[in-house]
Amino acid sequence: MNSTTVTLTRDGEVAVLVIDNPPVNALSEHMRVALKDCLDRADSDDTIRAVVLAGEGRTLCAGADIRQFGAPPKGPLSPDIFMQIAAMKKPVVAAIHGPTLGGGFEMTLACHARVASPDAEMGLPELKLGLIPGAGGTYRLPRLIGAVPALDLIASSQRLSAAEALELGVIDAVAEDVRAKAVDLARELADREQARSGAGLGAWADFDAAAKKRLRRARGAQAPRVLVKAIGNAFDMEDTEAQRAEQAMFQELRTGPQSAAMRHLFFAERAAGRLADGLAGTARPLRRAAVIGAGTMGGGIAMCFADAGLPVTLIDASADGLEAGLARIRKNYEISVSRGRIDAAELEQRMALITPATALSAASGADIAIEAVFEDMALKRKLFAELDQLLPHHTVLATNTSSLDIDEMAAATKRPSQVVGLHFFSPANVMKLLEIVRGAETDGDTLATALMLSKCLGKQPAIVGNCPGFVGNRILRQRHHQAELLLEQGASPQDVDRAVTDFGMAMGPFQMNDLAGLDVSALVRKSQGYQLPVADALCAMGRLGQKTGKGYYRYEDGRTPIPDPAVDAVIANVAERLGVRQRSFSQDEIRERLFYPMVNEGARILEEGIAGRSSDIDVIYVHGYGFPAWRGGLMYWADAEGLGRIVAALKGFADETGESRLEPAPLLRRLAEAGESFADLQSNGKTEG
Ligand code: T1G
Repeated sequence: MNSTTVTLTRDGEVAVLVIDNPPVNALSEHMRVALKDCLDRADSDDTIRAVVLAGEGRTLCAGADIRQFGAPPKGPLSPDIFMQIAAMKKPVVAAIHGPTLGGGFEMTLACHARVASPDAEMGLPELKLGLIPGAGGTYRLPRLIGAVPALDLIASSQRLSAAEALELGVIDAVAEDVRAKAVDLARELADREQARSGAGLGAWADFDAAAKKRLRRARGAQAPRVLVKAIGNAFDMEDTEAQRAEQAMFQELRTGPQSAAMRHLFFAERAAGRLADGLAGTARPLRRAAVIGAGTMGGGIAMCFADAGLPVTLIDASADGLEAGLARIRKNYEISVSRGRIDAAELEQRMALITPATALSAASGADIAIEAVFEDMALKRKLFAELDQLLPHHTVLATNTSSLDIDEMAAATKRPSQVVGLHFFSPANVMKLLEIVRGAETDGDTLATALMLSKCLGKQPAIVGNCPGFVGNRILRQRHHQAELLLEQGASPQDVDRAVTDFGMAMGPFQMNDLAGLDVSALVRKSQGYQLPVADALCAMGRLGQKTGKGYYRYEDGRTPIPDPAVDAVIANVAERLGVRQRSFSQDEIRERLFYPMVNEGARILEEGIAGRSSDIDVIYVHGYGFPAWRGGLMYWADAEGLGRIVAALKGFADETGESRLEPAPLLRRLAEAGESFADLQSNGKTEG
């Protein structure tokens, strides 16, 4: 037992239990043993009248040890230790600092009072791991702040700042010296012997309505449903019974496939934020940025910097374009104000961090310059050559292209090692994913700088190689292609879209296309030299999607897709022209035809080293393309589906359609024959790019 993870120190008659279990004071087995031992000692020592729980390092406690979830828990369990804290006659006060999350926050909820430092954050993000709070959070938090606010906080995995927690009545005080304040309060409570009571659950009807609203967005995820049940128990169960029920539901989720998939993602996200083994680099300073091009993407990228408190110069050669870009940014912030996400003062602060300019020379003080101009190679090469001349030697040149060759742009400069792709996703100020595209000459320092930037902007990075469409779009193109082929072979747009939404995604390919505009994807196809006959036919008829009231569907209210027989006629016409025999498709077959070719392309990408890990592809698809997190990502899902099954199906599809691209990739075939998985490949370190 490593008893040093929790030590008992004294401040007069107050025992201060200090948790020190790096990196985040997780409730690992040895830590729980040490915590219980200290609590027992504090409880049985008559010279001790009160207890404070405090932590060393970056947080009081970031929750249960996620690494230990694969095995049944051993030793004293957190729920029981926290029940002991709640039942102690001596007051226990939590001194909260840093991101105190999950079981760490639940530990504080079992205490009789809580004090937080101004930088503290509190939350129960268990749903992100396919779990529910399993140590009292589903009944203690609702009793403290009300069932509806508790449901909202847990279901959103949001974090409360110290100020918000004080306002909500979660904590009793905010103090710079949180430990000293906690000791004072503990002493006071020992004299007063009466802790503050909670707000109470509130009305069942309000909770029921809020729960129904929340569950409409669950889309196949189990944990939200279980959470509603657990919080519901707080209305008619007392603590011990509610705890038993919570624990049973928690353990069922912990041993289930969805939580395993989401825990895989947790560690995949962290791995994607690190340079691959064998690649070293030191991040350069990032004090100021420049964004060239004030269009939708450029404006969104500039907002990312302002949201992170980083000054940015937004440059557009067209004064009108610049003005329109600034107006779009201000409008976006006004929407955030109207939704209570920021206040008016914060809006002005962020606008003040964005310096508009029409002259490229305004970029001169930037540590990084990101171009987001029109997708035209000649234009981008000319711009990079000018920036190369203009900017200091240390400045990183980045491009937001979603499809063009990074190396060709880098070749227009004398600093190709400092050229990198930063592929933001639209809307850039909202979407979490950032594909960091490594060119042939991009060096480790530049990649380290891009990773640091991503962390500063609160993005989820993934480093990928340079090829048409990089990782995300390259794989997505396979689905687009198969979706089109399925139409030609007799499936309807609504059949295909339902297969995708039933799979757990927010929207199917045809609804998505109608939302984005068929003309937009037609331009991309044209620039990449390939055709989709049905899509091209609809475009030619002016059916560009929601914006023209017609696309793959008809839109009477502008948003609700209505199947349109006119589209079936277009499809039948194309099929006849191409001589494609039409037939019916089951939902399962549609799903396989859409997702298996994506897995196949993922395998090719791993073979080529364009992605360093299959888990990077999982992170890209969950954070950039709406792949259900509870499925763990595209490649993790493929392993669960079975690579042998996927190879057999692909061979069948290739035979039926004559499409050579559907032939199983050599890597996929090899893994299937060896009975191995993408996870095996990664853990054997065979795909580190
Ligand atoms: N368990 C194990 N390892 C953890 C961990 C945890 N809970 N949290 C972080 N780590 C590791 C992480 O893998 C990384 O390791 C290092 O710590 C630094 O993390 C009973 C069931 C706390 C906000 O969901 O959100 O409690 O990569 O790179 O950006 O109801 O980590 O260096 O080897 O993320 O400063 C609920 C998860 C658990 C919080 C810090 N708790 N952690 O962010 O550093 S379930 C969570 C975070 C639970 C109870 C239930 C973040 C952070 P390595 P990092 P960071």
